[in-house]
Amino acid sequence: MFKPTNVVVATLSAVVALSACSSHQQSRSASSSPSPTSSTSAPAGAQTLSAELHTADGRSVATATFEFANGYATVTVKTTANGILTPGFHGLHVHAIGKCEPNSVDPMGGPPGDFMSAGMHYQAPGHTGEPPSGDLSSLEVRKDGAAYLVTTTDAFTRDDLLAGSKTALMVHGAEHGPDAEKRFACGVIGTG
Ligand SMILES: [Cu+2]
Repeated sequence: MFKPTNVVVATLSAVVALSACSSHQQSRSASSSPSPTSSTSAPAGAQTLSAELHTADGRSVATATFEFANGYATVTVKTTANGILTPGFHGLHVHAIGKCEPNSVDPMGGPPGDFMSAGMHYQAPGHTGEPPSGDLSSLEVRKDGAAYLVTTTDAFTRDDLLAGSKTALMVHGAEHGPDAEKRFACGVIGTG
């Protein structure tokens, strides 16, 4: 008694349920943020987070700011020194753990490597799909090694990035090159 139409209906209702669930969560987090937290402390720049990205051998590479307003983040990444990053496009992601340790190990295991203890790409609470919440536009580096990117995302909130073990911003090696998967520069995202 197999009816293909039933399968289609079931799949459709699952998709509807999923999207309803995620929009419900978004409206919940948006409405919960202004009430108790804003009254306790609201200094100038309280909605901004920042990160200073360094290579595994300690060279300063870039600064990043996350400005949160109107339900989304404006992310600005600017190199601090030319010639350190390879020209081309570099993967740019928020990773799940606020650690930037050279020659470290992912908490899930695996071989050691630079900044591995920052964990996987960040996923906001309740988000499991692809792309992960922490994925950002790639960082395009000029031939002189400089880069300047302004992008925007509503995939996470300021509180998300500071919760628990905090988060880190990572620049990977040049895309399509041998080091594309490598973690080249890292900065813990914080209020500093
Ligand atoms: Cu990454």
